[in-house]
Amino acid sequence: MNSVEKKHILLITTGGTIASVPGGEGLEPRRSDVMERELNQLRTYYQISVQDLMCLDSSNIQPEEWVIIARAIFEARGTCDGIVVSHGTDTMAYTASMVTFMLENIDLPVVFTGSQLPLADFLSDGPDNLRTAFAMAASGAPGVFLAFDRKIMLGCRAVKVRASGFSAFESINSRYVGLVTAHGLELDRQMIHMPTGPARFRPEACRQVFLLKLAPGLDPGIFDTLVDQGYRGIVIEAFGLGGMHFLHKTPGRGIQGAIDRGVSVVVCSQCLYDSSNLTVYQVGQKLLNLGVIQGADMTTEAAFTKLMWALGQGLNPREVRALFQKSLAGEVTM
Ligand code: ASN
Repeated sequence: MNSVEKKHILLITTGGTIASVPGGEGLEPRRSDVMERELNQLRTYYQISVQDLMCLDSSNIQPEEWVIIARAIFEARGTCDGIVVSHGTDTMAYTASMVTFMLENIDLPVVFTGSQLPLADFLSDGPDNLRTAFAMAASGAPGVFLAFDRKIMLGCRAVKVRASGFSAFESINSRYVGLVTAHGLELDRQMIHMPTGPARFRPEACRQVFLLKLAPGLDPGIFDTLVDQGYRGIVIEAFGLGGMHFLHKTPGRGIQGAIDRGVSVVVCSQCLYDSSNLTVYQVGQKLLNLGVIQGADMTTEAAFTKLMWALGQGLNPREVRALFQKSLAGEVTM
């Protein structure tokens, strides 16, 4: 490959294990200089620019940082062929989901990646993950993706499923976008969502969204407390297909009160795989009758960020419900 043909890839670094080194209190993220050895190897194949955006363990990446990351990506469009974002693994699925919604009709590949062992470690999974991410960023396929362990998935379908194993991410209820095989990077073109209009940066997101994991015996009073505190959206991880107890203390009462006060309530499943479906059981139908929105087969990360984003766009509860009946970027199966 001569230099004229090299694709220009921008690496935006945000920290995470991939760029960490041991410090006095455990692993600490550093800037891209700790990635230099690997980047030099990649320069054989790609023209690489680096933007050190932040230097954080991803536990510290919050809505403020999502906007900074999405803006950096949006502003870099037109200056490169693709973008790789290095990011800690712990909250990468949240960031990748939210960035998907904030960057409507993104028209180049944006690929999140990270590692479980620092790049500085001789046995790190980082080199492999970076190479997969760069190959995807050079593919021309538009969208927000996550590359890990030789797999590419939609950012809005990714979930971290292992705390330390190298196969840390899975694509939930959605086929992989691509795999690295003996034939190279093989893409499933049907999984690419082509832009339907001009790219737009829509960063407004509502912070008053609460994620609640249902446990047997949950007290309905929690919903009044949340509404009193100003929450405008609640995502509930319910049981199985979407059930909730209606015997003894019934959370349904609290949910009804929240909905009556204008709160949008989305119900997903605690199960990672398959779709929730509130129509099957009586305990689900009762929830539906209260006016909750079905999360269907969305990941919790996608449902939570989509609700924040929908409310941030100023949508009323009826419009939020309508938005959840649409797939914006492949986050839900219709
Ligand atoms: N704590 C790290 C982070 O999320 C974990 C990792 O990147 N593997 O920043």
